[in-house]
Amino acid sequence: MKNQFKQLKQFKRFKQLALIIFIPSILFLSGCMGGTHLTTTGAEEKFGTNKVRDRFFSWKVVESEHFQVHFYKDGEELAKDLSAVLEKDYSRISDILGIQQEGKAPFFLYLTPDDYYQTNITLGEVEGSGGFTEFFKNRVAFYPRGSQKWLRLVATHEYAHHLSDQHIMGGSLPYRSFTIYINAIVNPHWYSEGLAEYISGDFDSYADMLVRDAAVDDKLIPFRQLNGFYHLKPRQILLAYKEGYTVFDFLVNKYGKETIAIMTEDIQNQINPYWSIEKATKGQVDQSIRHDWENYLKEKYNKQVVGKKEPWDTSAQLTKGPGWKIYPVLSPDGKKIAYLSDEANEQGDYDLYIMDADGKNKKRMTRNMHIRPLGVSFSPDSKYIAFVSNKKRRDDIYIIPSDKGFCRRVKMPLRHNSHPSFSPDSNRLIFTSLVKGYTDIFIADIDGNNLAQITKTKEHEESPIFSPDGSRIYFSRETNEQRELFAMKADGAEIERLTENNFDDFAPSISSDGKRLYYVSDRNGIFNIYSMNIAGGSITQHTDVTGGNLYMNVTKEREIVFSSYRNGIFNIYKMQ
Ligand SMILES: [Ca+2]
Ligand SMILES: [Ca+2]
Repeated sequence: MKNQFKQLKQFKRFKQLALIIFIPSILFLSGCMGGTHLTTTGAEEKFGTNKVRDRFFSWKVVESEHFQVHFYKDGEELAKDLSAVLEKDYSRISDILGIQQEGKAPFFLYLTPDDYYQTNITLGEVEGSGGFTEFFKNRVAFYPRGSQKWLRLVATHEYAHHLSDQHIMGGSLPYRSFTIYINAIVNPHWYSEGLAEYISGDFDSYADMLVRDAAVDDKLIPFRQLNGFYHLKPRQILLAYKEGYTVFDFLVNKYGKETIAIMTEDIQNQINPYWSIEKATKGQVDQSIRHDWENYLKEKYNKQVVGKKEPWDTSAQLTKGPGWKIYPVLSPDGKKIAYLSDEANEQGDYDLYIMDADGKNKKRMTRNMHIRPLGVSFSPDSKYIAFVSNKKRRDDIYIIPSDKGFCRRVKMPLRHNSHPSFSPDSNRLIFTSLVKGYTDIFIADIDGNNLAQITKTKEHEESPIFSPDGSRIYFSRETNEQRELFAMKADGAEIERLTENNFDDFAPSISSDGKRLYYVSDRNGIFNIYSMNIAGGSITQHTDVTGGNLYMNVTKEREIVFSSYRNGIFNIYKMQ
């Protein structure tokens, strides 16, 4: 009986080896990125323009016990931070996987997305990805976004690939290069990416929202379809990574944290992760994990959404149809709503749209502007809209008249700007910018002149807005990998902290009388809209949804527009 079982396994392995020779040829012919783990870390990003290389990088290195962090001009400070972050997480990651680092893991730290897209560490196209680990020299590359949370998550995700690749290379399968090749192509993505996501701990309320929405709608990407992510629609890829995370979450919760180290050890010498699951769970699960995992998620999330409401139950739905609709902003005169939508392509390549405040008379304002999902705002006189575009391969702020006319670039030396917002007199813009790997708040005239820096901290700041009288600025700042709301005087003095908790509080928007600050928070586990009395006092929760309410804007008191995620899509709603 035992022998028969062994023969069956050998036959299965033979079949698999035949497939190994066949599948990679097909994959390489169809032009996929063989030899590189590409990491999708933001589904809102656009994908695929051709690689341009016009930069030469002169690399230097920061060495620590287990890592070499390579950096170039202006990157030393961030390289040192990254090195510290990696060393701090090293023993935790090494323990979960049961693998020790051999030599020093090489990291290449780019300072901006446009530099990163020009990488020559891999020949493949990396645009749209947040980072990658290439197999042949096992090098890791990525770029910062200012956020310490992002830096740690992407670094540890890639490092998990690095460590498991190093381990696989030391295994008993014949021919080192062949082994690398096999594992690059054949190891299912739910395994390689799910494990890296699990190790980095990259599962915040946004990830939870994506998986919950799919689970309660019975629309999870089935386990069988998680073997490779290449066939998925761009919008499904981030969900696939997060579902991969939940496979390990399920295994660890049900069969103990040692399952991961057992699987990692086992997969070194064979290529079927189902056999490793069988071994790690002492035969309790094998292929049956497909159903067990799905049932685990459905049960968990159906329990969580009991009593929650749908956005259309309490608010008027203003948009329909394909594409994600995000960043709705009400014109201060209350007549129009501007927003971003990728309905023309459904791939995260956004255009600016404007509609009446009741959702009628939708008009597309831009074409081929490659608008980035990094904020939209109306000028207080309702005449102009500011947004961020990557048209010139840098994140520039543009201003467009809200009735008709051409958009104009705000010319500034800063290349990576986000979340522009107007001053009360409509003559200046306040925004954040990524400089040397860190974000700070800046202000400039609407023509880009008189540029001044308002904050100078290592912490990541976001979404600065003026109070209606222009005396104060509200913004969010990341501390301990979550965001808090802050206020300061218009010149940056007298910083005051408005929230203090372990949850994410962000996207501040102030009522037109300046008395209430509205914002998004995940303090009940789901992104919802809250507000606080500026003068002090109680906090009000305005929504309690199944999916998640993000991208919120308020002008007149109690008139809130927001974008809510449900049924796999963001739509715009208005609450009266
Ligand atoms: Ca800062
Ligand atoms: Ca917080």
